[in-house]
Amino acid sequence: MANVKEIKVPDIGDFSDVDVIEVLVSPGDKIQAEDSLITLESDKATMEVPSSDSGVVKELKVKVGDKVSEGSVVLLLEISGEGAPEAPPPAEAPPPAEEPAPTPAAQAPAGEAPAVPHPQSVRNMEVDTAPVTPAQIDRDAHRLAHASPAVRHFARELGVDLSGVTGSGPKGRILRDDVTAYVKAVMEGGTAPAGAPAPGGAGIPPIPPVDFAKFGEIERKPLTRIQKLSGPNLHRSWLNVPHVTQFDQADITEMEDFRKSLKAEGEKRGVKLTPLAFLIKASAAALKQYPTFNASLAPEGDALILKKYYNIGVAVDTPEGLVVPVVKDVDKKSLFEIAADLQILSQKARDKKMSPADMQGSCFTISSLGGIGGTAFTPIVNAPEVAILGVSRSSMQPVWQDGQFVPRLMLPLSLSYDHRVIDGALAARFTTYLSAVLSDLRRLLL
Ligand code: CAO
Repeated sequence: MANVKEIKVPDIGDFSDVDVIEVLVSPGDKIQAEDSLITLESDKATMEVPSSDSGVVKELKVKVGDKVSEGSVVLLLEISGEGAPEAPPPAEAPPPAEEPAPTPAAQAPAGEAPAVPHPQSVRNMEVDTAPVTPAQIDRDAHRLAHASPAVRHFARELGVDLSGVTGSGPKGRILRDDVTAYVKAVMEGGTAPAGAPAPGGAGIPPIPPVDFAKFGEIERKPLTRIQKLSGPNLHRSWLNVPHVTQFDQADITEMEDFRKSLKAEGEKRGVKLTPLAFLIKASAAALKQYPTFNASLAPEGDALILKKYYNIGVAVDTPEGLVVPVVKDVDKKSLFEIAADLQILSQKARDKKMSPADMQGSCFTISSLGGIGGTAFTPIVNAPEVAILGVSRSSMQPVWQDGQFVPRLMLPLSLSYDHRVIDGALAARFTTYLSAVLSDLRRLLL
C-alpha cells in the first residue's frame, strides 16, 4: 500500500533560513534512500540534503531560491510496500563513496554540539576528499572551486578540473551547464576556454621538495584562508593570461596641490583624500575613452563582453593577505564619495567584515603600493578582467620643460594587460591618456 511521507530538512547545525540553490529531483523520479534531494548554501558552507527513504517523488515543496531551516518539508515521497516505516531511524548506513571527511567541527568531542551538521544528515561540500581521477588535476584549486556536490560528482566523472571552469551561477557558482560548456569547448577547440587555466602538469615541471631542516632551524606556518583562496586565483591568471606590462609616469604636481588644498574640507567631512581616489576617478575616464579595457573575454573566447558600468577593484593589504574590495559606479561618484567608500571598504577588509557583494562586480583593478614605496612592478591581471593598474610611489624628478629642468612630482604607473585582448599600442594610448588626465584634472570635465 502506498504511503506518502513528508521528507524534511534534517538537523543542519546552527544554520537556519538557508538558500536552496539546487533541486536535484523532479516529481515522478524514483529515488533511493541517501540520494541527494536539494543543495543548500549558507555563508559558510554548501551541503546536500539526502533522502531518508526510497520511493517516488510525488510533489516538490521547495524551489531554487527558497529559504529552509531544520524541519522544512522538501518533498512528498510515495513509499510503496507494506509496513513502510512512518519515521525511519536516523541514517546509520556507512557514508557513500562520495561522502566527504567530517570537518574538524563535526568531530567535536562527545558532549559538545558540532557547529556543522552531522555528516550523515547533510553532506558538506567544503571538504571534498573523493578521488579525483586524472592525476594532473590541481587538487587544491579543484577543492576550493565553488560548486555543489552534484556538480563536483559530474565533473569528476568527466575528469574535469573545476578550478578551470568559470561559474555562471549566483556568486560565481559553477553549474552543471558550465562543466558541459567547458568540455564542449575543449572538444571543439582542442583547448580549454579562454577563462580556463593551463591544465596542471601541462609540461610544467614541479618544484622538487627540499628538506630545509637539513640546513638550519625552520618553522612551519600554515597559509591563511585568504592566501589559500587567492593563491589559486593568482596562479590561474598567471598561467592563462599572456601578460605584458606598460610603464608610464604622470606629472601629478598640480593634482597634489589640489589634493592638499582639499585637506581641510576632507577633514570636515571625515574623509581622507589620498591620491588613490584621484586614480580611481581618472581610471574611470580612461576606461570610458578606451572601452576595450572595461571588458572581459566571453567564456567561449570568441567575443568581448563590454561593460557599461564602471566598478573598480582596489587591492588592499591585510594581515591575512590580499583582498580586493570593489568601489562601485565610480564614474557617478565625486572624489569625496570615492574616498569615503575606499575608507569604509579598506577598514572592512582589515576587520575581516567584507561581504561577498563588496568583492564582486569589478571591471578593472588598481593595486596601489605608493603609500609603501617602490618605483615600478608588474601586477597580475585580476582575470577575467583584462587589465590592472599598478601605482608606485611618487617622487620629485627633474623634467625638461621649455629649455630647462624643472622639479615635477612624477607618479609611476605600471599597467599589466591581457595581450589576447589589448595590443601594445592601445595600452600605450591608455596610459598616455590616464597620465594626461592626472596631470590636468580639468580633462575629467571633457
Ligand atoms: N605616492 C606617494 N604617496 C602616496 C601614494 C603614492 N602613489 N599613494 C598614497 N600615498 C600616501 C598617502 O597620501 C598617504 O600619505 P599621508 O598619510 O601623508 O597622507 C600614505 O601614502 C598612506 O596612504 P594609504 O595607504 O593610507 O591610502 P591609499 O588610499 O593610498 O591606499 C589602500 C589605500 C587600502 C589601497 C592601501 O592602504 C593598501 O592596502 N595598499 C596596499 C595594496 C597592495 O598590497 N597591493 C597588492 C600588490 S600586488 O600583490
